[in-house]
Amino acid sequence: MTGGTIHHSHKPVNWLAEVPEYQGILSWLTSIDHKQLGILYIMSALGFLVLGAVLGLTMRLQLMFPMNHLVTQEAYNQIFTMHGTTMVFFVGMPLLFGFAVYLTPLMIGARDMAFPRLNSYGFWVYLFGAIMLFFSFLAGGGPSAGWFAYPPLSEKGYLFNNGQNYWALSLFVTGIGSVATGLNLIVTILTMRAPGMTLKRVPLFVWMILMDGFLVIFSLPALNASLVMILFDRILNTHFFDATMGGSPLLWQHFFWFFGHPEVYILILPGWGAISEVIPVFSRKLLFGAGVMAASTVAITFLSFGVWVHHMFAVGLGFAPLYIFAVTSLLIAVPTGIKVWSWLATMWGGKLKFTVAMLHSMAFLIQFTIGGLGGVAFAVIPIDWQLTDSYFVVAHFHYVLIGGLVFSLIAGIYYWYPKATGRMLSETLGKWHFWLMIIGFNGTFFVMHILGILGMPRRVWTYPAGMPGWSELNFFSTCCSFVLVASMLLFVYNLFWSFYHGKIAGPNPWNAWTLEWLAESPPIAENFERVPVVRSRRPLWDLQYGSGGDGEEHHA
Ligand code: HEM
Ligand SMILES: [Cu+2]
Repeated sequence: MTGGTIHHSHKPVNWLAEVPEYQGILSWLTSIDHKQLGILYIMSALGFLVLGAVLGLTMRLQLMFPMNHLVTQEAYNQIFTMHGTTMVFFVGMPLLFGFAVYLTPLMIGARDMAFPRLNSYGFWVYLFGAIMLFFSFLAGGGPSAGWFAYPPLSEKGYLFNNGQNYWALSLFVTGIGSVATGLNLIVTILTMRAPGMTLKRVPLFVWMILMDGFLVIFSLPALNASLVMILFDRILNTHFFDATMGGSPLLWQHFFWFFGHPEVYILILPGWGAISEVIPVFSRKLLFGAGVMAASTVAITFLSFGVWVHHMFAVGLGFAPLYIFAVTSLLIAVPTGIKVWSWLATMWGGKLKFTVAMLHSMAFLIQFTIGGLGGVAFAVIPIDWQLTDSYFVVAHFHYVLIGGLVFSLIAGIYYWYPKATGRMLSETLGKWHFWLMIIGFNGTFFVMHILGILGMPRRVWTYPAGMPGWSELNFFSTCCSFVLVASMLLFVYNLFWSFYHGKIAGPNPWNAWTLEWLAESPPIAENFERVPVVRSRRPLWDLQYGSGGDGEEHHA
C-alpha cells in the first residue's frame, strides 16, 4: 500500500541488514519499494562499472606499447563498442535512476513513487536489456560499430554478425524502461510533494531530476525510433540509412544526436543535483542563487535539444547550419558557467568541512570545468575540424563523464550512504580512495588532450613506433589507469567493509536540513511517521529553530 497508512508499530532499526521487510532475496526480487529499487539500480550500475572498467583497462593495455598484439583488431572494435555502450547506458543511466528513485520521494516528503509497480518494471526491463547485450558474446560476437553505431558501418553489408542486432534490441528495451521511469519521476515530483513544499522549495536535486525526466521522455523516443529503423534495415532489408538505395546515413546521425546530446545532460544533471546538496551542507550555507540555479537548469534543458549538429560539424552540411549550431552550442556555456559560479559562491566565506563527499565535490568543480572548456573549444568550428575523432575528444568526454558524473555521484554516495544503510562510510579509506582516484583519473586522461593535439586518432587498435610523443604518453596514461582502477576497487571495498563495520549513523549525521534527513537511517517502509508542513527550503532547520520564511539570511 502507498499513501494513507502510517506505520505505528515498527521498532526502530538502525542498520539496513536488520530491516525486517528487506530480508531474503525474494523481498529484493519482488520489491516495489523505491528505496530497494534505488539500491538495486545503484548496485547493478556499480557491477557494470567494474565490467566496463575491465574493458577500458584492456584497451589501455593494448595501447600501452606501439605495435602491440594483446588483442586482435576485431576484438578491439568490440571492446570499445561494449565499453562505451556499457558506460553510457548500463552505468550512467541506472546510476542516475538509482539516485533519483531512492531520493526523490524522501526529499519531497512522499511515501513512494507515484507508480511503484512501474518503478519496478523500469528496473527489471533495464537489467534484462543490459544482460541481453552481453549475451551477444555467446551468440556470435559483440557489436563493433562504436557506441553511436554510424551507418553504413552498422549496416548488414559491413557487420553481418548478430552483435549489432543485439545492440539495437538491447538499447531499445532499456530505452522503454527509461521512458517509464522518466515519466514516473515527473508525475511523482509534480503530484506527491508534502504540504507546503512548493516547486520553489524543492531541493535543487529534485528540481534537476524533474528536468532530467523531461529530457528523458523527449529524447529517448528519438533513439528508439532510429533503433527500430536500423533493425529493419538489417533484418527486413529496408533502406532507411542505405545511400545506395536512396536512404541516408546522415539521417541516422541527426536522429542519434537529437537523442545523444540531451543524453549527456541526462547523465550530468543528477550529478549537479548531488553537488548542489553536498556543497551547501559542508559549507554551512544555503546554496547561493538557488533560483538562478533552477532557472539555468531549465535553460540548459531547452538548449540541449538545439545543439545536436555540433556532433556533425565535419560531415559537410554547408555553412548556415554550422554557424547556427556553433552559436547555440556556445550559448550553453552561459547557464553552465552560472552554475559553477554559484557553487563557488556557496563555498566562499563558508565554514568548509573537508569530508570525503566535499572533496569529491571540489574535484568535480575543477575537472568538470576542464571538461566543459574542452566542449567550448569543440563548438568553435575550425578547432572541431582539427580535433574531431582525435584523442582530444576522448579526453574531453572522460573529463565530463568521470570528472563530472562519476566524481559527483561518488560524492553523493559518501553523503547519502548513511541514510540508505544506517552506517557511515569509512572516511579514512575514503581519503585514500579519493587521492588515488585524483592521481589515476587525471594521469590517465589529461595526457589524452596532448595525444589528440599531436594527432593520435581515437578508435585505433594500435599505432606505429616513432610518432612524436605517442609511445611515452600512451605508456604514462596506461600506468595511471591502473591507479584509477585500484582506487575504484578500494571504493567498492569501502562500501562492503562499512556496511558491516561502519559507525552507526543516526537520522541526520551531517546536520543537514532537507527532508530525507528527517527519516530514520535506513528509512522505515513508508519513509516517514509524519511529515511536517514545509515552510521554507530548509525544513529541518525550521523544526529546530522555528521558521524564518524563505529568506537566505540564516547561516547555520
Ligand atoms: C577505468 C576507467 C576507464 C578507462 C581506462 C577508459 C578508457 C577508454 C579508452 C582508452 C577509450 C578510447 C577507445 C578508443 O577510441 O580506441 C574509451 C572510450 C570511451 N569511454 Fe572510457 N574509460 C574509462 C571509464 C569510462 C567511463 C566511467 C565512462 C562513462 C561513464 C566512459 C565512456 C566512454 C565512451 C562513451 C567511450 C567511446 C567509445 C566509442 O568510441 O564507441 N569511460 N575509454
Ligand atoms: Cu553534444
